[in-house]
Amino acid sequence: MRITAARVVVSCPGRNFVTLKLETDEGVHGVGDATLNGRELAVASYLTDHVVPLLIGRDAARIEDTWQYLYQGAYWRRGPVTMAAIAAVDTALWDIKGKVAGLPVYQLLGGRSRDGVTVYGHASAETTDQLLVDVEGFVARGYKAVRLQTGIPGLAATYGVGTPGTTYEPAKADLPEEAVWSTERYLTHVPAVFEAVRKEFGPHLRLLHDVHHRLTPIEAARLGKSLEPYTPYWIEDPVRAELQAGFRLIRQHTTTPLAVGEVFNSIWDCEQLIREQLIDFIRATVVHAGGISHLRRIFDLAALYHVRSGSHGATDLSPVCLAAALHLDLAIPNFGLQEYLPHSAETDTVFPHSYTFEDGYLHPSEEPGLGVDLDEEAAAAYPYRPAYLPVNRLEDGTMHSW
Ligand code: EZ4
Ligand code: CO
Repeated sequence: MRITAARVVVSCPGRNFVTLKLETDEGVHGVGDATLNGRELAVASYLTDHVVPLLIGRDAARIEDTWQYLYQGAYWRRGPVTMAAIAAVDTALWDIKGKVAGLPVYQLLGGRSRDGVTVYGHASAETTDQLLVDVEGFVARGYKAVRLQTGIPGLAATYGVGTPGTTYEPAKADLPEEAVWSTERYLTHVPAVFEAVRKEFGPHLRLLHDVHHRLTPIEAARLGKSLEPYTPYWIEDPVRAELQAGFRLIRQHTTTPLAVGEVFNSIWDCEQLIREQLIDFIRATVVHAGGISHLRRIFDLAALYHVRSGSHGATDLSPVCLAAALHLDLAIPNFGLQEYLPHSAETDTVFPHSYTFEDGYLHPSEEPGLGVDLDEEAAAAYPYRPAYLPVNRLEDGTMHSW
């Protein structure tokens, strides 16, 4: 079975997505997500100009060989643009293989290891009182785990705080917004938020928090220690992770579990973190870490070192990525938790899908392949719009890390 056509579709049904659609001479097609928030067109060009010409005529059954061909053949290894492009090809080929076999992709990955995929949602609000109301809504819908984010008193805007009842979307149209950050105000505030939520909801609801790379290792250690009485399920991205050895310092001081990796694009970004058992959950995703094939490799390495999966699942990961993630989540032995933020109605129109949410669990469909598609006609009604994630500065104007 040969690949006969490959199209890159950039669309903005509420937010931007880059999607690859592969067609074959046997009439079977597959889809893959290639969205890189704020840098979408770079991946679209990488695919259209440098990958699509290499795919035409290739055997669609050769998933691993195609992965190695694109990864090793480029000479310039790794990087978010390259790996998102490879991910899209890999995901689309798994979709095709499932359809050819007449099986959902999770069956090709070894079959189910659990009944459903436990997910967490984002509870967020400006104040702690409002947050309690939002958490209550998640509990009522059956969620077993919620991420807690609030505004920080004294700061005008805080990244990752959405408006309850709306679709989560931190990227804003036009140029990047600038926000002011204060580590001191933040570290003072967060433990009180956790205390209030624990008191109201008891010991069994899993509570998470995303630090968005804002702290140094010793500051992160202090945060972890201060949250220990409220037993967080994890704190995420406590520091940026280019320096993997930096996590040793956090580990020396706190038993609060650590989750890292939504910006990672290869196994080499987390090899030391995993091998030295410096983290508890690896948050790499299908679209940003080289597709189903490479993410499975990361999860297999993690399994050897008691590290579980905790894949990123924000709204900039398209329904195609989410569907692929669910098949992998269902099959691997060391699944931990999956992030889940429902997409907007426009996004759902462009990406018809058959995964379902029930009582805190997501279920991939039993359809052959991934169980998700791209409606190209619907996508054409939503042209690309430039949008960027915000940047942060300290109170004195210094640029501050993600
Ligand atoms: O910043 O998806 O855990 N979720 C997050 C998200 C990410 C965005 C980046 O594109 O941190 O808000
Ligand atoms: Co995050």
